[in-house]
Amino acid sequence: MPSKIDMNNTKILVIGACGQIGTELLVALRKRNGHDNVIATDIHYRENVSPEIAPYYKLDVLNTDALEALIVDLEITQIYHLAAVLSAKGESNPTLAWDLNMNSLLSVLDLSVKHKISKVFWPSSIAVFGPDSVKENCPQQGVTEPSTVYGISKAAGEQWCKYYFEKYGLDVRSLRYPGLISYTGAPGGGTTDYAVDIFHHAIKGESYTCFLNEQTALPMMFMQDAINATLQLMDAPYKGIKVRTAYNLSALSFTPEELEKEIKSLIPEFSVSYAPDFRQAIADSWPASIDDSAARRDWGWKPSYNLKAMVREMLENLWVLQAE
Ligand code: AKB
Repeated sequence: MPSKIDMNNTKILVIGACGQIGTELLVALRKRNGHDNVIATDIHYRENVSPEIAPYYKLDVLNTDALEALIVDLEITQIYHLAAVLSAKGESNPTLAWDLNMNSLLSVLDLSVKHKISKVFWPSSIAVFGPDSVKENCPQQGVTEPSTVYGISKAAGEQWCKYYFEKYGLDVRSLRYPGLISYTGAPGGGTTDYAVDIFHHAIKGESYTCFLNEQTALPMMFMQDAINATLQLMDAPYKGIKVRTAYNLSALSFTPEELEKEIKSLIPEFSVSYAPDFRQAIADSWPASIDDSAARRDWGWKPSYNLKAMVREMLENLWVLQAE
């Protein structure tokens, strides 16, 4: 059983709160748990952060003493550790990617055991899969031999999560996110970033040059679905969580050409050209679609957004933000 019981005194620390997932997860957690019970931290300087983000602390997650001080001083009971270097950026500095992704996770896991944190969330990714994984409906227990340093760090991190659960009883939960599409936080250095960038060009009336070829099908998800999945997983009864590495999670699978077509149904003059770069090889190493039946079975996962609904929601919200 988890060692500290959260009743009314849940105090959540979000690490990487200014990133693509953190931006929206922070809002959702605060709505659910009360604004002041959810503490935002990020490596960004305070001045770059909007006032609504408070309570906020600038934190380099690799500074273990600073992290521990926050956990102790703020009486933290749950941690969402979202800070990471993503797949494409990781390839330009593998040592940094490994250091940040792996050592930050190990600090969070160690400090969570030491300070009896009741629940930890840490994101994994479809990047744990590699060229030898099954391409269509890639299974939960499939081959995980990734070809990027980001993927290697996620595959190893999953095993560490399972180890801390089995050895110390730490209730750490994880999801293998697909490419996430959102209109608030910008993605930072991933292979699936094209599926966000394309919208920003479309609403400005600009053409877009895609860094993947038109036929590259990848697993994707609208951010609202990803946030719902995260909250659902974290709320699920302890006994129901059977996967202690990370759950496969799926919603959409589409190619750049299919996304282009859907955007053009609402902006007919929009045009896309294709100039694949080094990210093509990363995308080619990942599955095109994911089998998430374990998540559906264990905690009732079901996505809400299909491609059409996601494209409409993205464009409508970006138009509103552009007009402000
Ligand atoms: C990336 O492209 O690196 C991320 C991911 C799939 O984890 N979006």
